[in-house]
Amino acid sequence: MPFHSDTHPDTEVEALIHREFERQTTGLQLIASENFTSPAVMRATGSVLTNKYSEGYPGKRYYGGNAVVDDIESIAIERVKALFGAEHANVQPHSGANANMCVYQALLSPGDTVLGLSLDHGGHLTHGSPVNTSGILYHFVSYGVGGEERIDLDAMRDLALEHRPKMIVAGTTSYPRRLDPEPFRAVADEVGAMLMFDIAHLAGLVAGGAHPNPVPYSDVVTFTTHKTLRGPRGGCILSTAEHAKAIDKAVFPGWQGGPLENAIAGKAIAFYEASQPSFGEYAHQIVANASALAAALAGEGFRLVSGGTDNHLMVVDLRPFDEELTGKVAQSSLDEAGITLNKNTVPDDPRSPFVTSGVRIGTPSVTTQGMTETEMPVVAALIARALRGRDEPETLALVRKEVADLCARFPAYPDGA
Ligand code: DSN
Repeated sequence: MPFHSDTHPDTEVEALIHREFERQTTGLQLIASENFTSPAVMRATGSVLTNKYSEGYPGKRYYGGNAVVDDIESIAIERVKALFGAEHANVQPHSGANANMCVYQALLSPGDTVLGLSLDHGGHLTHGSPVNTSGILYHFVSYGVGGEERIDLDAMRDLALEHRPKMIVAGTTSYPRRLDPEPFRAVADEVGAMLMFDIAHLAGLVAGGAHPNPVPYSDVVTFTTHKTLRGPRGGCILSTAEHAKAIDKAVFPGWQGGPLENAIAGKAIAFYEASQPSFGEYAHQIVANASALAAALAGEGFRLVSGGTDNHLMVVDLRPFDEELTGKVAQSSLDEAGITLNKNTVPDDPRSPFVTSGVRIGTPSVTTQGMTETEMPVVAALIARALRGRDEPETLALVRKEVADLCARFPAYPDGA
């Protein structure tokens, strides 16, 4: 009998996982960076691959017993290269943040100047925030949004001409508009900089043809595999052949040790799923749902940052709906009503990032459940009702019940998970 046989199962954690399953499936999941990955991906991440060490790369491992793992990682690499049209792929980053730091280590020296979108205008911590290692090791200069709350490409170009960065980082975490790669490439070429595109949020839309693909324009593209792409938690780096060696070296042995081959198997499956025609339909439906939800929220009296959305998310300014309502209070009130989203600063927010005047809302999860434009006004009305009645426990309970009824009609995992 193996030592780990279930003679004394840990019922405590098992019960908590069950509670989390209930929370996810009976409430509305509107966090723009989350999704419901497939049962096949979850089987892979919970498989025996979690037992294996495989430092190195296919065909060049430090430990024995990696023949199967080599096949799995090679399949993941080939699939993701084909999906995005990339010359090189590294599927080992444990996260998007790791992927970004690996790229910086591969292609920059400490102190180098880099341009990135500021965090409070929709960038990411790893795009040079002073509290992140990216901002500590490298000299990041931030660009931001300008008129109409769109990225100010002219100002970005002026900064590039003034600071002559070695790299320009494009990419966003809370920016609701289309991000065309051409203007970034043009500025990068003008100042002799490399271009890194972080499509953590957009990868699924790009794979499904619902957003322009930056790969042909970029030296490097990074992304996470669990957001719109709907795979397991993890990161990935695509690059031109020119940067392949440096990037692989920066991932291992630079930043990471043993890769998580269970996650890599999950990534391989997600890349396969994303290459199917139905994924194109899914990606376009995410965008259609976001548009419909944004319009319905505007109808409820909220203001949409930049006036709406072209992608999977929207940033909602709560002030016109209720001057007193903060993002922090909205997030916790909606939690009570079974609606999960996150507080978010709006451009030039007078409130701190811990309080905020806005929330960010995304449609990848509800779209995976099968909801369409028909349900989006219902979702908007539930949000508005819960926020109007945030001090009335009975209103929140009533909304919670209606949320659960709606989710029961669109089960994320009809056969369990
Ligand atoms: N945490 C991710 C998001 O929610 O956008 C970014 O890393």
